[in-house]
Order: sequence, then C-alpha cells, then structure tokens
Amino acid sequence: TADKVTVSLLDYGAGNVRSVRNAITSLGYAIKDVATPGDIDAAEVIIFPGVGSFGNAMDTLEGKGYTEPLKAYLAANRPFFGICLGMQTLFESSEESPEHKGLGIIPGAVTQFDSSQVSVPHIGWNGAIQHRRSHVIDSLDKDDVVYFVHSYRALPTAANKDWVLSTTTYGEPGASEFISAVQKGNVVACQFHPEKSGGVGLKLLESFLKDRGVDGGSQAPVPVAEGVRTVLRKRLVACLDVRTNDAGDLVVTKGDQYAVREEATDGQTKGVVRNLGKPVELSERYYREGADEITFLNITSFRQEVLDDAPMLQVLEKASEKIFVPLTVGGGIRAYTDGNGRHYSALEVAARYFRAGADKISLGSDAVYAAEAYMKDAQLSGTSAIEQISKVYGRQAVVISVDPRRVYVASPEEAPTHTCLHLPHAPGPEGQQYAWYQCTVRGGREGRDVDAVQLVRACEALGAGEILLNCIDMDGQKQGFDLALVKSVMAAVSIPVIASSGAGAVEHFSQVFKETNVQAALAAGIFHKHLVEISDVKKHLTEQGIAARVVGV
Ligand code: 1PR
Repeated sequence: TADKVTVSLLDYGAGNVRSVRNAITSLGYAIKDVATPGDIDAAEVIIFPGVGSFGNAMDTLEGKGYTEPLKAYLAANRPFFGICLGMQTLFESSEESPEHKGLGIIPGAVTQFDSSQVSVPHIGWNGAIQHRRSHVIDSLDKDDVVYFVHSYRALPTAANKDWVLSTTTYGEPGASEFISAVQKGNVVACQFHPEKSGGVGLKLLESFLKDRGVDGGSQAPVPVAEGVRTVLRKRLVACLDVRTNDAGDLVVTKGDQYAVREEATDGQTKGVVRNLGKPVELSERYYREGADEITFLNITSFRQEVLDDAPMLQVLEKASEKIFVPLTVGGGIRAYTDGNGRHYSALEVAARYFRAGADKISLGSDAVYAAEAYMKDAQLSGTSAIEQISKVYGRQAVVISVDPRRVYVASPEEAPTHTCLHLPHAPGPEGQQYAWYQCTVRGGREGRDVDAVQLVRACEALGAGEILLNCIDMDGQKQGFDLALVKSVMAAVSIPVIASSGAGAVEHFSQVFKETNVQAALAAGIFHKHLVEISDVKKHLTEQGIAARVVGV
C-alpha cells in the first residue's frame, strides 16, 4: 500500500460505517479516522459516509468544529467522496431539517420523495444515467445497478447542472429524475452506496481512490437520449435463520411452519435442530451467487440476553468483511436488564449490531408490543424501539419482521375487529373460507390480538422503514407466497414490503412480482438445500420481463 493514499474517514459515530471501512480495506487502502478539526486539513483524501438524519449530521459536524475546516477543504478542491447523506450535506438545505443549513457547496435544496406516488424510502438497486464523462463513473456499465436507500433526494436544476454526473429515476414515467452522483474537480459524491453495491460499487470506489478527481476539470458531456429512465430492480433476499444447536454451535437452520427440529426418534424426547450450514460461509455463498440482500435472524434470541450473544455479533463482523450488499439482522433487539442490574435500551442493543456490520435491524416481538401500545391511543410515546432506532439511524434502518398465523373463520363477522381475507383456495380445517392473520411473538409461540394489517400500519406510523412479511402457515411449504396476505399488507402501507415464506420454485417469484407490487421477495429453504439457485431466479425473472439485478460471475 506504499503508493496508495491514506483515506481519512469522517465518521462521526452516528451509524454503521463498518461497511465503508471494510470496502476501503478490501481495496487495500489504509484508513485514518478524522478525530480533530486539524485532521481535515491534514487529509490526503476524505470519505464522508453520512448516516442518520440531515439535522443530526450538521449538528455533529458543527459540534465537533468540523464545518469550517470541511468547507475550506472543499473550496480548495481537495479529494473528497461523500456517500448518501454525505452527498446531501453538500447542498444548501434539506426538507428533512429545514432549520439546519447544509455545507452549501452545491446550489439547491434536498427534498422528500412524494409518498403518494412511490414507496418511500427508495430502497434497492437502480441504475444511473451518466451525464458527463469522469473516470469515476465511467467504471459503471450501462446496465449496472447500484444500491440506494434514502427518503430525500436532490433534483437537478439549472443552477447545479455543472455538478451533475448522473441522474436516476424512481417511479412512473413522468416522475422526476434525481441526482445520483455529482462531481466538480476532486469533489465527488453519490446518493447510492458504493460500499453496498457489490463488485460494481467497489470498482467505482477504487476508480476514485486511485486517481481521485484527476479529470474532474474537463468532464465532457455525455448526450442523454430523450425519455431515458432507470428502473428499480425487484430484490431477492436470502435469509438465514440462525440458532444454537444442542451441541452449542451456531448453525443455520430452517423450519417447517417454524418448527426447526427433526422428528424425535426412538428414545428421544425431541428431535435434533436441523443444521443446514455455517452462517458466515453460507452468507458468503449467497453474496457470490448474486443475492441482493442477506438477512440473519437469530431465532431463539428471546431466551438469552442478546449482548451476551457474542457469536451472533461475530457472525456479522465476519460476514461484513466480505459481503458488499446490505445485511439485516434480527432477533432479540429489545430493551433488557442484565444479571448485574444494568439496563440496556433497545437502541443500545441495535447500536451494537450496527457497529458489527448490520445495515438494518429487524424487530419481531418488540414491534408487536409497540404496536399494541400505539393502537390504544394512537399517540407516539417516543419510547418504543422503533421510534428510538429510526430517529438515530433513519427509518430505512428499521425493518419489522411480521410473523402472522392464519386464524380461520367461517365469515368476517366472526372477527369483526380484524381484517379478514377470503381464502377459497386454502380453506381452513373445517372448510372455513376466511382467515385473519394473527401476529405472534417469540418466534410464533404466542399469538396476540393484533392482525398483520393493524401491525404494519402502527409500525409505519411509529417510524419503521420496511416490512419483512412472513407467514407461518406457508413457511417451508414450498407452495408459493401468500398472495392474499401480501396484497392486503401492500395496500395498508407505503413503505416497501418483502414477501417471505413459501417459495418453492422460480415461478413463485415471478408470480408474487406480477400479482402484487411487492418490492422484494425472500427465501430460505430452497437456497440452503440447492433446490433452486439464486441465479435461476434472476434468470427466470429476466425472461419474464421483471427487472432484476443480474450479477455476472
Ligand atoms: O422476536 O425480535 O426476537 O425476532 C425473532 C425473529 O426470528 C423474527 O424475525 C422471527 O421471524 C424469527 N423467527 C423466530 N422463530 C423462527 C422459526 O422459524 N422458528 N424464523 C423464526 C422466521 C421465517 C423466515 C423464513 C421464511 C422463508 N423465519 O425468515 O426464512 O419463512 O422460509 P422459506 O423460504 O423456507 O419458506 P424477535
């Protein structure tokens, strides 16, 4: 690394920058943390991975005395790469926090996506339309996609035109394009996350680190054809249910309707926990094979105190060193008091997981309790895990894992307080044609008086950014997703939804994407057992005209 620059990382401690660190390290560059205002002037290259909210970021920069040195550094055209919020702070202001001023290097204001038109946040893999030549973005091929996750965006205007390197579109034809990358001289920034965009993102980051803004002064325009649009890809999520087996090893397991033990054999009271592999190895395989995201669920976390659960944290730390797509972790994220009487808030627990490499955390049981409390008076208490975590890390970092089970009824009148769905294709044991979807806690062990639609509505109001929608009846059955459930949840919220439970064949994925507007689909068992490969699903979706991210091997 002797001939390589040292990267000064502007990490103000508000979120997960481990993935940025891992990406820089994997490219062979050394990192120095910016710890004092003087470190900014002394830097060779600054990478600013903004996380959290706009106001929070500006307050922190100001509080640490970084604002003025950073403005001077940028004004002097010194090498800088801003990521996501790190790009937004370059603008003059943001609707996210109107009372704060941005760094004001780029003319314009950052505004929110219109949630009456599109799901907000904009989460997932989308393209970039290149407007000017630059070796940084030239590394992207026309069909390459990169990973976005944001609720606010900057629009191209006459005033900031000479900054715009690429734009991206989100939504129906006619929806406006937003700025996805900017550059002037040595100052480069992008709205997407190169550190989460697989090999494509690493290449882009490397192009910048190698030559910085070398050609930045003379970026030639690239003609853009009228009406060119980019398309948000449907995401494919690989899920690993993780738990300790009877021998004390952390294994990937997989249940049928959430039962993860084999049948008991003679002389045993219970069967062994199914073992489908090691979490880190399996997740690395899914990354290589083209999973768009990977989710780890610690399925027995309610039994132990999570911060003592070092193995799960180690899994995440190891996995994030080699996996450059988004990682979600769930199971056991809640407040608790340890044996010594020390209280940990859910936010502290989540923080530990973010620091270990999670991009998003997922809440199961705790979300049900929070929704129950919210439904009593529709008041935001500010104390729930959803509210606390989304306030600090952003809404996009909070996923709600819903574990509903069908409660069959002969007619909707039997369950007047719940949303009942008509299920003539899957009648109940006594031929009942209707069911409501009862939310459960503790991994399906306990049903509560809340249905899936009530839960997702309440969680969205509390600040959740995404719904991971399981269905206990369908889990591991390989009969396809519960389309009726997916449709009813999609209709209830405007945040993105991941359909889960029941995938058994490639056709089940095209079916859920064609028959519902769901943004992502998740599967576990079929991938673990090599019954269907991730590449088979991507190929099938592409053949069916469904936009998917296809990864070259
Ligand atoms: O309640 O916040 O501690 O979180 C516990 C988490 O663990 C929840 O997200 C809950 O969904 C999960 N969980 C608990 N018990 C089980 C179990 O299986 N016994 N797994 C469990 C949930 C379901 C899906 C599965 C899909 C796809 N796993 O994630 O991967 O159903 O499976 P398939 O493609 O094989 O059909 P908390």
